[in-house]
Amino acid sequence: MPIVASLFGVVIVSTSEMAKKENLLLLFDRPQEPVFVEKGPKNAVFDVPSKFLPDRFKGIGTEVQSTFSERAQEIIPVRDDISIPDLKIPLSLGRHEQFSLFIPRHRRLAATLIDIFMKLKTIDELQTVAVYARDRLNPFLFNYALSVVILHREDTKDLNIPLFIESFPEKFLDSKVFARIREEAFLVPEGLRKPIEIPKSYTASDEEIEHKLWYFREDVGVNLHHWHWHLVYPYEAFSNLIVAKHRRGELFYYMHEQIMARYNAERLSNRMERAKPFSSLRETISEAYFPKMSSNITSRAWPARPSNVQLTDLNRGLDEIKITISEMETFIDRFKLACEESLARDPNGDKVHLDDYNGIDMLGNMMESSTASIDRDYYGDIHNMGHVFMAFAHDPEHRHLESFGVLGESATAIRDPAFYRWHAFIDQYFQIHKEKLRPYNEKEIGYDSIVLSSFEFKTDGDVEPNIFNTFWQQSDVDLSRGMDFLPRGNIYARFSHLQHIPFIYTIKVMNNRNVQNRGTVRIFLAPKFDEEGKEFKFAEMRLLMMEMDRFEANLHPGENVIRRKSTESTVTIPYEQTFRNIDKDRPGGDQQQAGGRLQEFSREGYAYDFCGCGWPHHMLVPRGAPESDNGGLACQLFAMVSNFDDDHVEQDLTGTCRNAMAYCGIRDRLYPDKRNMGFPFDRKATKNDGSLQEFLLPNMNAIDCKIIFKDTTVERASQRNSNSDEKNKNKDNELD
Ligand code: CUO
Repeated sequence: MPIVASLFGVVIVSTSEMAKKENLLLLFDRPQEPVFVEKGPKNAVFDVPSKFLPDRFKGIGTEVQSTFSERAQEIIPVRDDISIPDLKIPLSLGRHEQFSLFIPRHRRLAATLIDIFMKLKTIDELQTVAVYARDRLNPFLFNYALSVVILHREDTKDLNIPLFIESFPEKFLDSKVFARIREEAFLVPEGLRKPIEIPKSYTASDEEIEHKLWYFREDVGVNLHHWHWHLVYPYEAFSNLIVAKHRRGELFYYMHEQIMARYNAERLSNRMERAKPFSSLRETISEAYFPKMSSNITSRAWPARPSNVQLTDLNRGLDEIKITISEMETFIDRFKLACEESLARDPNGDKVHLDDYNGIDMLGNMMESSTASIDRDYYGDIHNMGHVFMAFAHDPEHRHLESFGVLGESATAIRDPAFYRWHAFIDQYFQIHKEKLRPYNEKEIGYDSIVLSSFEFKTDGDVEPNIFNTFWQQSDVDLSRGMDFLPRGNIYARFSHLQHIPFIYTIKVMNNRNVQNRGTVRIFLAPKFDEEGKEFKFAEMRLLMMEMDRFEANLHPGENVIRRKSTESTVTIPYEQTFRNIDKDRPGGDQQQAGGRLQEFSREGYAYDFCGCGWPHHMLVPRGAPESDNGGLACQLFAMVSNFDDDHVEQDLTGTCRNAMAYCGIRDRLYPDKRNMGFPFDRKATKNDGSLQEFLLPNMNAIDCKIIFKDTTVERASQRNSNSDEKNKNKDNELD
């Protein structure tokens, strides 16, 4: 341990033998700066044993390290008596290469590294090996593996990993703004720095019709949700505990189906056609995407894909990818046959029935695919390789030494319009399976003697009920943890994003039984009319149903009035979880959630109690249309109370964090709803060509509503008071 004197006068040298697990989070900071450079708000440095230093710093290590130690407020000891496992396999990916979970070779490297980290017995060992590995390994690979490990190790799973944008802002921002960020951070002292405004719409001009959806595809929260979901549900690891989570295949289907429903609602809001599935892999892809992003790690721009590109066979030796379109078609045909016959083939060649309940879970694992697939050799890796085919469409044989486009990475894939064509393609096969299922009977979807007698919602400040109001909002994200080789201190990027005014549902339920009962309230929203103005039949509307909320309710005998705030939705994570400062937002008191039940939280506690996975709250309501356009987007809002006895999963939820369970499940627990995901809209109706109204039973209700969009931008006053005008402040107070 070097004796150091701090410029700030106080140096804390941890004398504890045991490494503090919170220090692991510092390893995510400034991924290109070596581990002995200051990390985190306390300018902590790891005291790296000289034998652990990478070759570049051997010999000069002591001088280099003491430069940073002198400025540090905390020195974190690192044990030098722990043997370092063989890292040859993960080291085979260069430090300045891209990393993609969709590429099988990269997945194997990640699985190996995860396995190495998981097997380390103590935090001391994990910290030592991670410190050794961090400055040698590819930073993306290291970040992914350490994130998965922290989420899954018993001794670290209560840590909150930083949002991906905080470590790698390059995957979320227009590359143009980095020069401005550097300038601001370098020239202006902390406290006087101004947020760098990210242009509202920068990836294409208005001539490009698909660009109308920039606010959905390029939304920070939507992309973070997708990244986080795939982090929570890895498709490959040596431990089945990490991959084979409860109903993970079904959740893959459902979460992506919901992204499609939401995207299609945005398209209808913009008077565009719903996303069309690719007719085949040989279709010319008309949608282009030019990401305007570049990587500081690889020093390369993300490749673009111009219009009218055709996919071709892939042969990229370096990535160990060799697959033809014909091979993909064989896998797709096999998968389609499984959906049509409700039979899957296992590795012995035996047929396994895909039943009405579990069939979708098996199909999800086969399609994605994960190592939970019944036979990966036979059914292939369709979904992941589809991403890879499109991600390498510009350089399928690596002739130009280009890496993958945005579709090759879960944190960026959602930006590309082709993502939705591909997922529409995938979803059509799941729907072959779903269409074959027997419609639910009245006993399954009804609730005897329970009547949902009335249902409405009111937006804060509105007199008229059943109108959603949407608008643009500006919010800030602190990027300082991801800006390598820049002066310390917060530096904010300011994003424009969709937002809605909060609202409250009021649901009246008559319990005509003489005893108290419980029910699950399920709320869904869907556009009412198609592209041509025709009212949707049930058959089409069920595919557009966006889940808005799902929660338990006590039903006393007689009338029950249930009021529920939009901010309580179990689909979403709070706004503060996306646009947060993880140090500032940490709650002081014990806010541990008891049993997953819904409670009121302070703003800070509310944000921090979530595990992190979940649809971003600011995107709960689709944009809708301006009032001048037919009075806004006409929708139907559906509510039902289902029988709790048929829904409830008996399990202890003590100590779990409040996940947005609808799309993410609950960490380390069973999916907390026995029904198939999407219930009651996951199957066709008995009268499938009827309207939603014809589907309704007494325990359900559906109302007409509108989403009215105002093309005005509001800055969040609580974040940056100094830059808000009075009008905006007033508006923002209404929002709070
Ligand atoms: Cu989440 Cu295609 O997986 O994306």
